[in-house]
Amino acid sequence: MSATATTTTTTRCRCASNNQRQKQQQRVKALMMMQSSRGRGGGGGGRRSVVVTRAERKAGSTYADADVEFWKYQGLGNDFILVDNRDSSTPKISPERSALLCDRNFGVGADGVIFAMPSPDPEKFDYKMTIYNSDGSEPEMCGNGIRCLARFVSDLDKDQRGKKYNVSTLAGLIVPEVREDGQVAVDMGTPILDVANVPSTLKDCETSHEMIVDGEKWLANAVGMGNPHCVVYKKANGEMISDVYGLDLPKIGPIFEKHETFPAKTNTEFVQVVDRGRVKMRVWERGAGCTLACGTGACATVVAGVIEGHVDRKCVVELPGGPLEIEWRESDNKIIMTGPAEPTFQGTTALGV
Ligand code: ZDP
Repeated sequence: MSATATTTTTTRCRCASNNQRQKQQQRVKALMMMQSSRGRGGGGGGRRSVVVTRAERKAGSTYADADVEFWKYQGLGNDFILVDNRDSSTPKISPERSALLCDRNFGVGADGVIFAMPSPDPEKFDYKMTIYNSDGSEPEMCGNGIRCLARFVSDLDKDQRGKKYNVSTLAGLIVPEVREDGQVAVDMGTPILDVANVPSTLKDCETSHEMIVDGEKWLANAVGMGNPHCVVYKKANGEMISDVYGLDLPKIGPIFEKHETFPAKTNTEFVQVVDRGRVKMRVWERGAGCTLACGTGACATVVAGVIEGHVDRKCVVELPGGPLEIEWRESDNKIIMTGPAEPTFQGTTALGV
């Protein structure tokens, strides 16, 4: 292990760069304009005016006259708006309105919106999970989110602790279990190490490959967890990252996210090795920016760390929001992620938000 690599200024997590903030504000303002053009509040038989986007109007959606009850949950500070959608196979909130709801000033504030959907095939699945990132995009999977979903349905139905849920996701079957101690242990399935299916155009997933970002050469591993991940432990000159909190994430994060070698864009994890059983990690998420934790990212971090020989198969990933226990089992190649998921508050969307 050669000299260590640090770059520019220290930045606090979740600090969003100005232009990202401005873009978000423009998006929110557009939606608010749409709202005010429809007039606010009740009158006319108690039907509330809501933001109905062009897409919804075109699709003739059923969103129009629903104000929606929601719960707020978080897993290590990665926070989500949870909606009980088990009575309909259509998410009750559109991607656009989800982006508005996720805004921390103009909405409720969250990293995403998660819907507990009815099972597409009761033989195989108990429920389906649909998620929208805070920018309204729909990812294939989310680790902290599926722990929150399991805890959510367990709380709603007052289920026994120790119950496992077979959940259908765009990444396939995922099996969370709400344990006696309240922690949620998740069978995340097996990592995708066929580079085309990550998807990435890096040479392969067998080792790290050079990526030039903001004029610097980094070594990155492509790992799929249903959603794409780019995991960075060191610079191309072999310097290991020695201080993840020294990295300017709002500056380099968006460049990694949209890098040409990841055609579906990517989540990017920056990792500092503490020892073979513990790493520190900060993440710049696709469609959500700087978050306090990323569960699929923590899984990808350990997979890349094992491939590169930096860590053991059982490893604690310390995130800004707290630690996640990750085990990449040799016996069946599956990844088990264990961590918390807690409710914070409940509410109802109002006045068309
Ligand atoms: O793949 C993506 O677009 C992610 N932003 C999805 C959310 C991932 C999450 N943070 C996680 O914990 O895996 C919820």
